Amino acid sequence: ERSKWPKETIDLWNRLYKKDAADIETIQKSIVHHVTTTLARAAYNMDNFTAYQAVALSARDRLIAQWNETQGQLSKADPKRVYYLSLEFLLGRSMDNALLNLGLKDVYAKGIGQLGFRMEDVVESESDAALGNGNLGRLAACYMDSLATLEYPAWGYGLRYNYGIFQQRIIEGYQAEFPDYWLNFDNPWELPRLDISIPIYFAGHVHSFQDEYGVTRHKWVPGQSVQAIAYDVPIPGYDTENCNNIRLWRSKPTRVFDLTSFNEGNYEKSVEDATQAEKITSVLYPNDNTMAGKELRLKQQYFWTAASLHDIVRRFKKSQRDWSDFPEQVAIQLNDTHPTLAIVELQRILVDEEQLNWDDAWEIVTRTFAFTNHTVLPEAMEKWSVPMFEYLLPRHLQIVFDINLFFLQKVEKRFPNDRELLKRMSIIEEAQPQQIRMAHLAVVGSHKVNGVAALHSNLIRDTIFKDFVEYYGSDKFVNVTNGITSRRWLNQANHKLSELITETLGSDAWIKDLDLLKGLNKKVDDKVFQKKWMAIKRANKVRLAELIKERCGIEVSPDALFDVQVKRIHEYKRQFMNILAVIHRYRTIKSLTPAQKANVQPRVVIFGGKAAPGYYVAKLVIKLINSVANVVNQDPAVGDLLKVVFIPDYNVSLAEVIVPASDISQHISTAGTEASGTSNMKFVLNGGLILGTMDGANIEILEEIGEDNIFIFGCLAHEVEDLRYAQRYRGVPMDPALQGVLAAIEKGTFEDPKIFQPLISTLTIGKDYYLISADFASYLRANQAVDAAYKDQDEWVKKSIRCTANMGKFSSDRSVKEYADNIWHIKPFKVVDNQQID
Ligand code: KOT
Repeated sequence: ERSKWPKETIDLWNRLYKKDAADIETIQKSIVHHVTTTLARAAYNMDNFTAYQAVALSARDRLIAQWNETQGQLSKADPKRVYYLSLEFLLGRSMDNALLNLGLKDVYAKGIGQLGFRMEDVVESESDAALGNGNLGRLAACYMDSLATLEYPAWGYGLRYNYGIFQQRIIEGYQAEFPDYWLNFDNPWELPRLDISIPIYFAGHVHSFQDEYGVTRHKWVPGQSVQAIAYDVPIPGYDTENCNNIRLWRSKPTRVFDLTSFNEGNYEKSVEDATQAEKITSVLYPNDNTMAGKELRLKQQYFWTAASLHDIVRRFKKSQRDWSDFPEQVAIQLNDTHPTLAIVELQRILVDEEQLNWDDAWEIVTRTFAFTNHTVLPEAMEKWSVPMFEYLLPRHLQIVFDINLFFLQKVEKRFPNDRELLKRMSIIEEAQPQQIRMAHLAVVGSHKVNGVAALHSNLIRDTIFKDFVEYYGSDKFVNVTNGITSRRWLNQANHKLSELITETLGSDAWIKDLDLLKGLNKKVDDKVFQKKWMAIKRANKVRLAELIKERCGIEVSPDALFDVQVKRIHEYKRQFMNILAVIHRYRTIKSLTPAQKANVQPRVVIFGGKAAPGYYVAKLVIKLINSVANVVNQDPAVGDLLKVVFIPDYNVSLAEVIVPASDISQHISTAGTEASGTSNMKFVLNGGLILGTMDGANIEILEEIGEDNIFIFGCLAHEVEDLRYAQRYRGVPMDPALQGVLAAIEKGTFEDPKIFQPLISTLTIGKDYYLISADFASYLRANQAVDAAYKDQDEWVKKSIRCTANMGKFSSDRSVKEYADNIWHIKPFKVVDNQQID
């Protein structure tokens, strides 16, 4: 029972923590209080960064109040929850989003305005939380926003890396990596829970014994231990009292790390052990769509899944329910195979510690887990070497082998005498040394497996999981097309457009119901509306042009067509093809007469993205882009007709500036390689058109916005195999335009051609795995179609409006609802506003 407060106290509490009661004076008081005490600064000696910190701390106070209320009410009602396990959460900045979701953006803006600060400057002072590589981590962040907004009881679990994705600088055209020590200044968006400390074990051996009933049991006797400390990141929903949580684990040494040797008074060794323990959560692996196979990465995965499961099991046990109720109370979503060890760990807890029998335990496990696959690229498939796994997790290895044995026995029963089938489906790959196929383990241990766009889900059913579909039936394999949060990717990033939409639709309900954007379709021919629409696009382009001037020293005209490709640099994404076509464009322009030049559509080609530090070819692509930019941008014969820009250190905050400023964005992966893509959705939502292939979510975007509003080229996914074959064995010649381009590079038009030789040799006939040559002609044609369409501005603006108007499907609210209804079986839980008692 709550003790009853006097009315004055309740009023004060409400002003401090409730949005409806927030007033400017209370907000200012709280900011000044944090400047003076928490930050120990003189209030008259504030700069933008201090102002940011103080506003953040003040907003954080309110978040904590909401967080407590939500978690308290959830504990009491104890509904089924979902736990989203992701090694990456690419949150970006938090302040603007926190104020938006708390409904306090305007009051805070006024409050700090009166203190002499501009909200934009204060917002800009925050650095990104970049605990992710790309789309996979950003997707997790969008889903957390939607889960909270839709009032689903959900927690994320991840790692609190000391270093996020590296900072990229360009030195002499090459990528150089610098550590992202993002915790330099205190992080106001996390609540350290130093009291929540969970012991996590590694190595050692397995003790087997007979229990009192003569049943053989196993007990893991670990050799090492570390502690997992919880850090909570509150995730407020938009326009709701609900506030969810992402719990990030940090590793700390236990007093005794090496449990066997008791470090025999060896001080140096025990300090060294402590350092080893802290290393576990030190750094995010900077690989996207590739697998590094490092022991430390396996340690990270176990540390994180074991801590998370311990936490989940402890919460479940508080309710005193029967173990068979576990799947009724808990859904766990595996974001790719990275958390697959959670399946093994739960089986170990149930069998070894809770003494359940194997089959009952396994039933609980498989009803609890569901698995999202994000890629079909072979180099991204996680496999762990059995000897390494055995050293770190000896008991888990036994369990993996048992899971595999029982699974294969069932397969054998259904499909007798098919050795090849068993070999293909086995969780263990027979290699030297043996490998554990994490994707197979994830499929076997889950009740649902999903891909992230329609094409991708079909592909995985037909390729990597084909045998599993035949065994389990197709109901287990579903599609959930990715989505993005309209809060960050339209309302925050493109505030002017957002205001125009609200004014036009007569309400801001679209922010929570993105299908309402359809209402813009009837404005497509409205001249006044068109004008406002284009004025906003132009203002966004001016803002990006200023950023380009500041960061790259290149002047670009906002009247040119802005053509953008920003994403991780990877061969399958074909940034190489893009820059090759730019070279072609450059050569074409150089060959024109002045009269012909007058007809050329001016274009600014903008690149951004990081390459994995060990990915040599990808890094060479960056170098080539910069070398081409150097030559083209300084060629007086070209002028404003073509500019090439590589914006360094692409991240979430940069995306928020770049996305609203694009006319065309490129999503040009070889068909069948990009599982979904989500930046494609961000660009189109902001009225930018797509130049793309029939891949990933591009296909569904086309279906929604109509083929007249998107530029599609290239081969189809089902044609890829034949094209590769034809190239390899039938001597298909290289595309002639491409030959010309390569000759220009080899002639030394852009620096010493020797530098680029390894890149060019990826296009050798028979080796052009990503089919750049096969798609090149249609790519050039599509680019011409873009130029022609852009010249007709009257038609272009209509296309742009239709893009935004028909993107409702790609809200992450829709995706999350599909997961909740079809996979997790959870319902919204509305936090009631019971602080306003009187
Ligand atoms: C794989 C291994 C390590 C780190 C990241 C990956 C990864 C990332 N695999 N797939 N992705 C991307 O996931 C996005 C979100 O679903 C997709 O939109 C994108 O197409 C994938 O490439």
